[in-house]
Amino acid sequence: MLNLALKKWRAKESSLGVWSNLPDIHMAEMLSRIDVDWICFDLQHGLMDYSDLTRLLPAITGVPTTPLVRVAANQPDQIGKALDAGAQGVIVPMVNTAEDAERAVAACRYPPMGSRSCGPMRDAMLEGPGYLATANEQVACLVMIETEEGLRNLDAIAAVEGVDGLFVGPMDLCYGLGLAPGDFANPAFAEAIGNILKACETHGLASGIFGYNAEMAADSMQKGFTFASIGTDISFIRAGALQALNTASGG
Ligand code: 3PY
Ligand code: MG
Repeated sequence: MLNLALKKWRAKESSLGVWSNLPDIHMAEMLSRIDVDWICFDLQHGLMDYSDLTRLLPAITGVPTTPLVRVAANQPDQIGKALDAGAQGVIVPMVNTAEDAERAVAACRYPPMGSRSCGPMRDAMLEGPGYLATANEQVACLVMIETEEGLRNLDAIAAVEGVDGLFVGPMDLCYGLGLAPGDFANPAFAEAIGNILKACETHGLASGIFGYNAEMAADSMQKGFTFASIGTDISFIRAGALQALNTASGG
């Protein structure tokens, strides 16, 4: 199992991805084939659950797009089940301390590197037992920085061995900074982003951010992030429908 997105993150190459919030197989199939590097299925806020995930992941098997899952919480059972279902990496929300990051990493790696329980399902179905030999090397562990506590412990979190990258949740980060959600132009937000980018550089990590749209993704990449989402399935449909309505009504 070669994790192509992780290969780019390790090489410090830029990558773009899409966010999947709708439990729709055909949507996932289509979005995974538009040449993005990764697609993230969202079990935290997305309108999908684990049984949806077990149908969505097979729909994108065989394409070079790396399947990621944002788990609902930093729980070893949730991380293990997402990986067993065939995710090649997890995005773990609300990581506030080095201990939180260590917990996330341990859940991603089999012993002796971690404490992931052995029971690969889809990966073993597709690859056989050989999966176990490469899993620790090929599973990506991305931790989210999106709270005031996470910002305070930034360096300690980034220093945790096994973390592949930091991923910014911009809306929660605004709350963490005492800002209105979406106040991305605020200097306090810019300062926090600068600190996160610096921590990634110091510790050799990939730096990612949830881009709410293409403009935000492009702006973030220009600021120095190595990866960003370009939007969600819902946002693409809504933006396209609004634009069609506007054009058709002569606006
Ligand atoms: C945030 O903006 O906080 C996110 O986690 C994006 O979903
Ligand atoms: Mg968030």
